[in-house]
Amino acid sequence: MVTVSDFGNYETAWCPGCGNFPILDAVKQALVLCDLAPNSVLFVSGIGQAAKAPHYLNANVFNGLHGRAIPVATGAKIVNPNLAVIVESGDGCMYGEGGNHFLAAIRRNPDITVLVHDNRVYGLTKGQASPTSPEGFVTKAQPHGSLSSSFNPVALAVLMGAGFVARGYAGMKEHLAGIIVEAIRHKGFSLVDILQPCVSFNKVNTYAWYQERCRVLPGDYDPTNKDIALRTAMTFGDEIPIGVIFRRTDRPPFEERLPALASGPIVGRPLDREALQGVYESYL
Ligand SMILES: Cc1ncc(C[n+]2csc(CCOP(=O)(O)OP(=O)(O)O)c2C)c(N)n1
Ligand code: SF4
Repeated sequence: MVTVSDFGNYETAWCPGCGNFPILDAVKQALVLCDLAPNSVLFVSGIGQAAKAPHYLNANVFNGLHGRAIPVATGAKIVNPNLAVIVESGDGCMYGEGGNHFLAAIRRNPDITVLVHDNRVYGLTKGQASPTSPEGFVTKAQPHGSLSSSFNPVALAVLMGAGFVARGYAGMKEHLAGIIVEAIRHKGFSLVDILQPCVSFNKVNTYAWYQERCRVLPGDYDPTNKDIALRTAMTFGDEIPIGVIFRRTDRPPFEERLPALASGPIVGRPLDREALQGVYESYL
């Protein structure tokens, strides 16, 4: 049986009180609830404080370029569909540098789980405005306020018909773990945008600020109704609904529709070195 201690207990470089800590705990808890052993999971991340999260966890990890986790994760899932593939990213890494990959993944629907630590700033590079910072957000780099309007990833994902779209909050760890479990179990692309206080560089969206606003969706909420889901996703102000906002199960994952995989997964196929050499030489 998998236990939390299987995933290790590492020293981190995060600031004391950072919202990344409870997210890390929730991820470990979710892996245990899904009975996923460390060698059956691949974490893929880019660059940033959030992207360091897989460094603090005993599992397979690929840490690559800023914003480029999704294509790597998609490739890994295609090659070995037996792996649970989880992307961990910051809002800058996913929606800024990686924005186009985010859109492409929703359209393709690979069976990967995307967890975004959304602290509404660029944390690692000391607090510049990110795509989810509200317009007018004042930072050291934007002393007159951010000139760009805020990006709502949850609403966009619902609008584009992503299979599983949720909003979690780092300050509700047990609830967040439950959402991550559902996201991992969903067959297809799943997004969990996690509201994460950055205690060093975001003095607006604090634990107290979220505590006052976050409301768990009621038990009778219907995540299959797209119109209601879109309205729920767009509610972000005095009230912020938390939970699984949208879900659809009518679209098979990308890997299951790829003609090249009709004869089974790539991993485990016998390697024809001669044919490979031929392909290689044809490019010389
Ligand atoms: C292509 C590229 N552009 C910019 C950077 C510099 N950079 C490193 S981390 C980072 C921001 C990280 O912010 P976010 O993804 O929101 O994660 P956080 O640190 O807040 O968790 C930036 C801009 C980089 N490494 N590579
Ligand atoms: S700068 Fe912000 S996001 Fe980075 S570790 Fe510190 S509190 Fe966390």
